[in-house]
Amino acid sequence: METSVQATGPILVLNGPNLNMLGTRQPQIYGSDTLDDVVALCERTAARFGREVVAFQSNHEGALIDRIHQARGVASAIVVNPGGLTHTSVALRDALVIPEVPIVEVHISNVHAREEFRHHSFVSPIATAVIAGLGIQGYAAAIEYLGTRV
Ligand code: DHK
Repeated sequence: METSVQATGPILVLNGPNLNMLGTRQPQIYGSDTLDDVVALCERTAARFGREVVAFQSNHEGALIDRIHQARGVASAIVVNPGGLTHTSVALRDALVIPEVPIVEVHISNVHAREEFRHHSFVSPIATAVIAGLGIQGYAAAIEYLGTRV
């Protein structure tokens, strides 16, 4: 089956469980910026490269998977912070390969400096790049990379 990935299509920015609580959730780890701030940062960064962002957050694995399916043939790339699903979800990983576009995995915190269960990611092996520990600037770095190369 042929894919018709839009090279200039929007960059899908996906955030998984609990990331809607940014700003109030453990600010010593995740900072004080909100998810709206993250989305605004992504939009500003993408605009510098003449690109658009479509943002989606869900606390539900199936909703994230459905959104990824819809991105096939539409999105040009995916920036994903899967939250805790990073460390548990084969199904999310399987979904992420379906659109056949570059994926940048972002973590606000440095997951490798935290509990051992956060050291393994089901997503990293299928990602083009992985960014951890830059705070919300990690999203901007991901979009900057994708904006110049994809
Ligand atoms: C966010 C989460 O919700 C955690 O479950 C991950 C990640 C780390 C982050 O740093 O953005 O372990």
